[in-house]
Amino acid sequence: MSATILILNGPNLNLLGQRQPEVYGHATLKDVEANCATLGTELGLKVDFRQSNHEGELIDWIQQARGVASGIIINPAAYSHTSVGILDALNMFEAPVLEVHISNIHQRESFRHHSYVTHRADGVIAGMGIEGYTLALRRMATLVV
Ligand code: CA2
Repeated sequence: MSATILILNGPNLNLLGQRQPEVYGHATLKDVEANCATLGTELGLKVDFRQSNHEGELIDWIQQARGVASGIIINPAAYSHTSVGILDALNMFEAPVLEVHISNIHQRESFRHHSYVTHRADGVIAGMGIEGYTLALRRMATLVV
């Protein structure tokens, strides 16, 4: 049975492709999901791709992934910079966690330079555009086998 990788997206990422193309590009989250699904098939991984605008829902999904998912890739979006709750939930998840940011958060406003999730993440990708998701999925494939 193939390993399941949970890919989580935080608030406002449902609007990807509709605003600020100079920062985030023109692709939509549906495009990102399709790219991840295609690569997942190639890598023999089952991809479970989700987005929520609600911190508690993201936390519920992380909790439910315990013992079920073989890894989590997360773009926590704005919650990266605010959420100890998401960090705590990830700290209770036993398998690899990779953090993705489409933009280079270190080149932007100082409040984006710190991410709580980075304290738990086994790896972080920032500033690679939406390619960051497939890079993270390739890395995850090397971690879960
Ligand atoms: O660069 C990233 O991926 C971020 O996680 C995106 C977040 C931002 O708060 C983080 O600092 C960095 C913002 C997500 C909002 O996404 C939109 C993109 C385009 C149009 C509308 C929303």
